[in-house]
Amino acid sequence: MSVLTDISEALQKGKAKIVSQLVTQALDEGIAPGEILNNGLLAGMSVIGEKFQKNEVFVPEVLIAARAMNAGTAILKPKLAAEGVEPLGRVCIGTVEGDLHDIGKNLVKMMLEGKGIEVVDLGIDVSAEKFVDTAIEQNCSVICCSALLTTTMNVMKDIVEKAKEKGVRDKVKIMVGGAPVTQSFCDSIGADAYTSDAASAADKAAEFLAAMK
Ligand code: B1M
Repeated sequence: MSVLTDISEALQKGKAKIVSQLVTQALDEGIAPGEILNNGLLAGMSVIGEKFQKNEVFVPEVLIAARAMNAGTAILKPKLAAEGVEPLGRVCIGTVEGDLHDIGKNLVKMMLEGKGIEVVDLGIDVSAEKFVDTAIEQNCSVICCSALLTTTMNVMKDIVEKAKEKGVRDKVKIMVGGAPVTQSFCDSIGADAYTSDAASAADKAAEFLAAMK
């Protein structure tokens, strides 16, 4: 059995310490950080997601798996960031108001940092006003918002409206993502870009920042 399969299985069991040890072992074996992320950690989290949907596991199991995921990503983070080059610009990121899911948001953050982008992490449950005020005060050219609930994704529309209200809509790009978000939703609220995964979010943000330099 490969170390990546071991990582996936340890994550599904919520064994944070073992996940950390296995991620370190995988790096020592010369496996690329991106491969460990995709084929070890994310593979395990996706199994948990499917089981959660089928009511085969419940919130506590999901939480301990999420903790194990974060333990693994904490080790990978500097390795992914080390692959980045010069800072491209600054982005603020957060999960929208009412929404506490942060695993995807943290992955997007990691990928952004891996591209050499400075990231202001606002955390979870972030209001539209907080996103826009931070972009203005901390000179962020891109706002990245994440939502995992159909009930919270509409906050993204408020962010677009708040940016207009504060007169910065033409200075700040607004990117949206998260499982329930789609390209047509992005278009309908007037955001600038939708991406379906963390890696393409980082690519798109880098593209925006390069064009805005
Ligand atoms: Co929640 N949950 N959850 N949950 N949870 C979902 C999202 C759900 C689909 C499960 C289900 O019922 N099938 C469902 C939402 C249904 C809906 O609205 N359509 C749901 C529900 C209902 C709830 C609660 C309401 C449950 C309850 O209490 N009854 C509750 C809500 C709490 C709240 O937020 N107010 C809740 C709570 C929780 C936990 C706390 C237990 C835990 C979160 C822990 C944490 O995040 N720290 C949790 C989890 C883990 C999940 C599932 C199982 C996994 C989510 C996840 O982390 N996926 C999820 C089921 C599923 O997805 N199958 C579920 C892995 C992550 C890497 O993917 O975040 O999609 P994701 O990120 C992707 C892309 O979407 C993209 O990049 C990432 C991959 O590269 N991306 C972006 C994400 N953000 C982006 C931003 C961008 C660009 C791309 O910006 C530019």
